[in-house]
Amino acid sequence: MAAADDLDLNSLSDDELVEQMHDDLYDGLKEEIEEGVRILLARNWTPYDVLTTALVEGMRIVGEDFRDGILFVPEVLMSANAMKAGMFILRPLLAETGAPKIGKMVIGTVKGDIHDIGKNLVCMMMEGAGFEVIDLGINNPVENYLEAIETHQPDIVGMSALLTTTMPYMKVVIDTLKEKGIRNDHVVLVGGAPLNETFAESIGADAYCRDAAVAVETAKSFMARRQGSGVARSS
Ligand code: B1M
Repeated sequence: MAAADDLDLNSLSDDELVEQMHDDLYDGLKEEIEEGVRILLARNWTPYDVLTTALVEGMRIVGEDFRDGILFVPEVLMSANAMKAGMFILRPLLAETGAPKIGKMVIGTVKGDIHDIGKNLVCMMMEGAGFEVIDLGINNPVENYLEAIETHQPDIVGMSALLTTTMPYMKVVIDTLKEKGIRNDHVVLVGGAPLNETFAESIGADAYCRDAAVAVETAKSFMARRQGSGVARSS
């Protein structure tokens, strides 16, 4: 794919620019991604559309070529850094709803797993939907969840895993919550590319969230139920 060295991104149509951004993400060109995001926003694209159409779709293409052995870890890391730079610009815009907080979520990527792009996206979308989000970051042992739960008393505990080798750790966290007698105090939502509903059910999670938008809808619907039953902690 071609680098965007002397290309004036501003001169491109929206469709050409989005395609160029997919190429730039593929090539890990952070500054070009930042510029592309700013241009689309200046053209009145919503932050959500920039995120999904330009960034997430671009990362999907990177993921396919990583899977097929065309791209390797160092290249994918550069793509991930470019993606994060674009997300950094969008984050405050997505969170800027001014809506009252409708719930609190503690979320982290589980132990052994350092993938965080999807989790960060979930954080952004949840903040944008009016949730207070406590992000534990990556590689979290169960102790981190327990400590955050005790400190923040969240309505929702979210876990992310992108590896088939790390997804079983979600069960370790849920089983520990059960042992401590606090499992039913929190809604447990799980997500990540290798998961599915059957897996979520088998480990005792409340729901599997296919993507960030589903995470928001699922969280909202659980909050509505909790508020209906009078157990919501935040408002
Ligand atoms: Co990784 N990696 N990686 N990687 N990596 C995958 C996951 C893989 C599928 C690639 C492949 O082979 N096709 C494969 C896993 C295979 C498997 O387990 N079966 C893989 C591998 C093997 C590895 C390494 C082992 C490679 C190696 O070292 N040999 C290594 C593992 C390191 C570790 O974690 N211990 C590794 C490393 C890396 C990088 C560091 C290079 C980089 C991560 C950078 C970062 O995150 N900061 C990376 C990346 C970028 C990927 C791919 C290409 C893209 C992941 C991504 O960001 N997707 C990925 C391929 C793929 O998934 N197709 C791959 C975009 C993101 C928006 O989507 O994360 O799915 P996603 O999140 C979605 C939903 O899943 C959902 O909502 C999100 C937004 O819509 N969701 C949640 C996610 N978490 C949620 C939590 C919720 C709710 C919804 O809570 C409520």
